[in-house]
Amino acid sequence: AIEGDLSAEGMRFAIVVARWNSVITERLLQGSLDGLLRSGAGSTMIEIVRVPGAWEIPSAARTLAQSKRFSAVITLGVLLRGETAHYEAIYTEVARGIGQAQGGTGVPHAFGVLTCETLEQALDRAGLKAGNKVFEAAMAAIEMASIQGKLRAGTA
Ligand code: DLZ
Repeated sequence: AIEGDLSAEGMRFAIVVARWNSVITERLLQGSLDGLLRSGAGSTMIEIVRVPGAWEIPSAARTLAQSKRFSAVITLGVLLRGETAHYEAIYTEVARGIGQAQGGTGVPHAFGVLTCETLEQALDRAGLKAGNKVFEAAMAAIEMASIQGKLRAGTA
């Protein structure tokens, strides 16, 4: 079986983080940085890009991926159903846009856009109760970057 490693040594990452609901998205950012650094990524190998809201994540993610400077892109945002008009429509487009950026560029994109009913639920998922969900997204980014490297090199 082909499997990725969980070492981030030598890899470069871009993290796109939405400012909307920043109380939570900044926690998500800390969780993913924690995951990358503890897996061996160098702090100078991580570029953080802040965008206004979740809606803007796909366009920044695509541009970063197209630059071919990054092993993977991590996307972070929080959409709250109670506060977001057309919540389903926005979420669908954000998810589709991130998927298309990944498919169009071949660069792995980890999906760390939380969709929650309330602020309380979002806080729980950002580390207050349930562990930081985007720690897992950081691990997925590392694993996929490793797998893509192996597949491209034909060493898998
Ligand atoms: C406008 C808006 C609303 C109502 N809710 C959210 C949200 O819950 N999470 C989020 O990341 N962004 C939200 N936004 C902002 C949009 O994503 C976008 O930034 C603006 O519509 C400007 O294009």
